[in-house]
Amino acid sequence: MDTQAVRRDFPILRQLVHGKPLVYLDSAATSQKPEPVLRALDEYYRTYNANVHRGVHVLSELATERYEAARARVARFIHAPGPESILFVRNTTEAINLVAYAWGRAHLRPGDEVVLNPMEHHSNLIPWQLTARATGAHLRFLDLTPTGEIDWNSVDRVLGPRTRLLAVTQVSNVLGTINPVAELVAAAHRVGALALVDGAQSVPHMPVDVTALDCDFLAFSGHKMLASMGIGVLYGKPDILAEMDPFFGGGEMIDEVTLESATWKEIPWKFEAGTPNVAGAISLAAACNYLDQLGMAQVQEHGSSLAHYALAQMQQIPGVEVYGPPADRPRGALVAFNVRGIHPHDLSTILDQEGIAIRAGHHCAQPIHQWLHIPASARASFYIYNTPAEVDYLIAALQRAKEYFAHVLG
Ligand code: C6P
Repeated sequence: MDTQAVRRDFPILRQLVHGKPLVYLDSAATSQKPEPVLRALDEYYRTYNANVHRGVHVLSELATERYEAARARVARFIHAPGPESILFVRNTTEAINLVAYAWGRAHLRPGDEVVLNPMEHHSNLIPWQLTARATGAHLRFLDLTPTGEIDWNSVDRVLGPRTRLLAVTQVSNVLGTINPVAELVAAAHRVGALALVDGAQSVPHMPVDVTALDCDFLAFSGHKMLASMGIGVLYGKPDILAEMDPFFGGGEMIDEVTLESATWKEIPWKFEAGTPNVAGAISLAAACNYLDQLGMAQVQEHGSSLAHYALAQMQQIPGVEVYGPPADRPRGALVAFNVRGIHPHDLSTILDQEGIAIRAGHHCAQPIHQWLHIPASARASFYIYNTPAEVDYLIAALQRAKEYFAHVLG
């Protein structure tokens, strides 16, 4: 992959922050946007902005055509059987809530079980806590190995006849663990349960094929994969989606309405009440084009090798503790860490002075921090526009921060 050519496509990277070149290492929170995505957004708003599925005028027809083409493009990106299996939502959080409410509340009975694990983001935990509370279902948790991978012994122990759904992230946003989701989906299916995959940190970074995974649901966010904010996707197997009731009611999701009752449109429109994020969907299609042109295998190789490069160097610095699988294991494009004696927020503030953007805190994943027995962590996350030289710059800045704090604390 020609990273320098990629970087030229990202105008935001050309700026100085505190007088230093911006080193953006926070793509797990949100990615930057390349020219083709910015152009797609600009073109939509400048030349054919209109509401979809409503008008028969030229602009509305064009907007509708591009919106539906975007759905088909996203379906191809994740190898979905067809566009009807792609629901446009706001983000991963909304996608998972949609399943927890529209599927969970209709299907879960007292004593049924939803299986999760400690590395889940709050978005794949709290919707299930709420649904469990409303239905009387129980949450059960898989164990993790000491290095932060799913412990297979617990899979056989926890999954059973009461399991109705397994919900698991494909890549942890804190540990960087890549979970064997195809095997986990198969294990869920063996006990008659459905499987939901949180793809927020995987779909932007690696080839994801929902047909090969055989998952029942996949949730992901456009803003982490070069598209604009406010557009996300829920993939669902068409037969499951067709059988589900809508999540939101309102305009455009209906077939016929009387004062007393209503019937629904076919999938996917049954789930898209109200005016959708048309520009967002179009930007997501442009993002899929951009990523596929690079090749998702190359995108994965690039992010993962930067993460391994950072990990190897951090492990050499006394007082730096890194989390997640060891160096010889696969890893997503991120490394979470702590520098002894420096709170991650202070570290992040110091790095910001050097132009480096990292994330600090619990990354909306408190349970995995409890599991690690730490209150918070710092995290460097990488994407297609990051370089090994930026990792070197981060490592040098970490050394300087350490020395500075050692000096200040005496
Ligand atoms: N993690 C991070 O900095 P939304 O906010 O809905 O687009 O994505 C939620 C989400 C769900 N699952 C995983 C594994 C995630 O990493 C995220 C978002 C960001 O780690 C923001 S908290």
